[in-house]
Amino acid sequence: MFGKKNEPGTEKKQGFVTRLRAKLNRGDSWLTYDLANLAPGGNIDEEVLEDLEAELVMADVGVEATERIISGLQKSLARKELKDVASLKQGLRTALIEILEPVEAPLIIPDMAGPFVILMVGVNGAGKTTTIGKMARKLQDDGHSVMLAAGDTFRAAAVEQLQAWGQRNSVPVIAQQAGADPAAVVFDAYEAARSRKIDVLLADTAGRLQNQQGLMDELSKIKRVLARHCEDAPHEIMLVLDASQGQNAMVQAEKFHEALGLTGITVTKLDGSAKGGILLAIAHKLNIPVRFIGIGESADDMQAFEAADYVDALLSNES
Ligand SMILES: Nc1nc2c(ncn2[C@@H]2O[C@H](COP(=O)(O)OP(=O)(O)O)[C@@H](O)[C@H]2O)c(=O)[nH]1
Ligand SMILES: [Mg+2]
Repeated sequence: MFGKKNEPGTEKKQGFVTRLRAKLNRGDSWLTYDLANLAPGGNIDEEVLEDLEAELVMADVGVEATERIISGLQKSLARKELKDVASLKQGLRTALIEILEPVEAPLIIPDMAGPFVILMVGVNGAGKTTTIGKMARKLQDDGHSVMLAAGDTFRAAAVEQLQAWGQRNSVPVIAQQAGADPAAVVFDAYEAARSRKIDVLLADTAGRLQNQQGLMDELSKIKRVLARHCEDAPHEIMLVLDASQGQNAMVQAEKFHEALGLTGITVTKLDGSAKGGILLAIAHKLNIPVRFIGIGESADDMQAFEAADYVDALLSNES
């Protein structure tokens, strides 16, 4: 059981899972209050499943993923497999893991000649710049060299935020003045990373422009300019989503995916008012790998997404 004890990072991960559980178990969080409350007599029937359905929808799971979960449980009920609260919880756990497992796919940096380019996208305030800082730390811990590109040139403060982070952590940051062409900044950074033999280039981008089409056009241009010079770049287009935005985050994900073709998602702010169900909605509907989940502002508050740990944290009723 403790076979992994001496693996580097295991202790950190355990701490993270414990904190994730505690954060998701705060006050009004869904399902973390005893499922038994849904079935006061301990007996599971159609009505209990209807109440559970309402809970799931309220927890941001989304109508479609909820239907999938409930119809599976209804079948189990008909087969008389849901005798009590414990078997309901077990059935629910299995259903949630089945939805989430396909998107459990950690970000792996391959050995390659040029830099592995990660383009970070998402609306303003989602946590892009913070996630870049956390990822840079993790990548360095794993022995990779890292460079940052200040591709959010819309606000001067955004460039400064990234530069400050880079300075504190001795990570080079390629930046130009506010208002510069983001595609030019990112391409400059790509050239610099290539000549300095940097392993990973993390490119920040703006989350808000005059309008949404403008933003998508700008991001598409960055992608195009990179691809012109290196066929496979960007190697990852990662959407950062704020979990406390609920279904609105889902709408954002669909728009970004349509415009850019996402290859990964990081979900932040699961420590806030988030109910945690948004990951199920994303997994069911978009089937895009969820790379990391974030539960706070510091570097240790982000870990690779693991379906079973996540479901156990959601269903746990100890805090
Ligand atoms: N509580 C919490 N705050 C976060 C998390 N990730 C980012 N933030 C905060 O959210 C705010 C916006 O983050 P920022 O990285 O600037 O967003 P950006 O506009 O997408 O670059 C900052 O105050 C961050 O510290 C998280 O996982 N939990
Ligand atoms: Mg930012």
